[in-house]
Amino acid sequence: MRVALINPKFRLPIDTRTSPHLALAYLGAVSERRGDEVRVYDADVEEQSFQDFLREFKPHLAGITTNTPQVKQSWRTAAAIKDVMDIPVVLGGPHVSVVSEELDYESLRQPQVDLVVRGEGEGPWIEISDIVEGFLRDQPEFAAAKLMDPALDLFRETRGVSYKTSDGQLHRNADATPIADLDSLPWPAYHLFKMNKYTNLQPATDAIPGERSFSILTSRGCPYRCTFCSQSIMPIKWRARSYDNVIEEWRHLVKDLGALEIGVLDDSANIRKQRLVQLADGLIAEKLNHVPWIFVNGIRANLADYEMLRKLKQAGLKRTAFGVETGDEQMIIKIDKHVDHDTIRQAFKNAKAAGIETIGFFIIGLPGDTRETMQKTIDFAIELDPMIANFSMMTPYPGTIVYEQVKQNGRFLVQDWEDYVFFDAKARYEMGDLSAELMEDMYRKAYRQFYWRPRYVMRAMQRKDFWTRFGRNARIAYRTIVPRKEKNDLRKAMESSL
Ligand code: B12
Ligand code: SF4
Repeated sequence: MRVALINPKFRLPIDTRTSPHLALAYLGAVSERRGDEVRVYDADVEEQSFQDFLREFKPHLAGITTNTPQVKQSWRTAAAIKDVMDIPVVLGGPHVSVVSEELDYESLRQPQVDLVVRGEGEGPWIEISDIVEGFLRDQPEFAAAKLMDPALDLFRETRGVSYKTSDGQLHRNADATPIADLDSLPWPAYHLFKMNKYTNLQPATDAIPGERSFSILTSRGCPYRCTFCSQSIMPIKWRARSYDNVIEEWRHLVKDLGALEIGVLDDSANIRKQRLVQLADGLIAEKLNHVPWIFVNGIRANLADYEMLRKLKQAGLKRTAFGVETGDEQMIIKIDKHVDHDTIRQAFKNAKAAGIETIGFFIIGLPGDTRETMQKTIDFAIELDPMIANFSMMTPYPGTIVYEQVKQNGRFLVQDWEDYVFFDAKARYEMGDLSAELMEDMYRKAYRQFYWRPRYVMRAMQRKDFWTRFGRNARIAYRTIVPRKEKNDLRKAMESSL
């Protein structure tokens, strides 16, 4: 069976990086293992028009990934498919996985969407593929409407799936069980991507060509539930791949694919410190530690002791991020971060002492924030002095506790899912005394105060990649403050791309 996996066009308002979509790489890998002919259409890098792609490949089944700001583009993509051929269209990914707001049904109400996969996708995707292929055998003339016939109700037992029968009825099956054995999954199918079209993973970093920069996921899930985080999408149960499985994939990336940089995409890679120490020992023993790697999403500061970090440094860890979020002692309790500021201070000290570059993630405009607490966040960022401070404007994503808090006690300023990007100086909500004006003011101040320090500028100028990326850095600095016009242009470009 021919299967198309699609990442709809979605570039951030700033000149963003593009990296191969790991979810599609996993789904492509399980489809190939099933015996399907798979093609990935990543609209961010593709030169062929989408219509030409469809006419040439003639898929029997299409899967589209979607996060929140991308969802409307996913619907447009679904419509573009149905304009050309009547094949089943499946949506999956973070946005449709949030059922508290019935976002699976929201997508199914779009006439062009037949099925939605909620949460971890590989199992349901393969079950859907089996059903579609079984149906195809008996149906010389394929039509999604027949597949979705309520009399057949073919998907009634597929867990993790919501679907629409052709009488318009919406159905939501029970959740799928989390994949217990992550080693049972094949490695991501990078060969399905046009690797030379991508950039490397982290902003303002080394000039490594995209085809030499890879991601790896050594564990899935996160046992924490910070109030602002969309973590509810993945199962709460934290699961890790085995030592052998991770080392073998790492070897494959380095030796077979020539990786020059690896980004570890785990949400919380250091939940079990001993596991990381073992992996580090393995990377050193297997002589894979010459390739630098980074923790893209950060690791938990309360589980980052010096010994572990030193070992990770020896194993090639170049940079790690830590989620700090706020500099106020009460706010950090309120957001359920389960870490205190002294522990965070120590984690940064440990990382720096181990020779690891640091990134701090901070949020401006958490519910309950005041001018004083936000100033404390800026001051704390300056005290910690990471190599990169990333200040995000609080964006209440559906499915998070913050979203519920705003719904009950505040006022959303965003009317459209496409406004849910957060590389943008615009406030997304107001609540009590926390006005949009105040948040926007403090957001700009955060970047100004952190980055325009003589000490920071001097240090940055000494780094080679500051100069190799000077143009890009300057553009980002400017667009972080003045992004609006660009975003409107972006929207127009997205809409006209199909
Ligand atoms: C790497 C990453 C990025 C990278 C690369 C994105 C990419 N092209 O892959 C970059 C830095 C560009 C990025 C940017 C953004 N990201 Co991001 N990102 C991630 C991160 C850390 C890992 C994603 C990943 O690869 N996961 C591993 C794969 C295997 O899991 P998965 O993506 O969830 O996919 C599984 C299921 O969702 C499902 N599935 C997914 N797609 C499909 C499609 C089909 C057909 C099916 C059947 C199933 C299915 O099956 C997959 C396999 O089990 C996640 C956090 C996380 N833990 O997922 C955030 C996350 C996805 N990002 C998030 C956000 C908000 C963004 C931004 C919007 C932020 C912003 N700046 O405004 C932008 C959007 C950029 C864009 N162009 O779309 C949120 C999404 C929340 C939401 N409701 O949409 C997440 C969940 C972070 C969080 N905890 O809040 N991101
Ligand atoms: S912010 Fe990090 S620790 Fe908190 S829930 Fe999200 S992934 Fe887990």
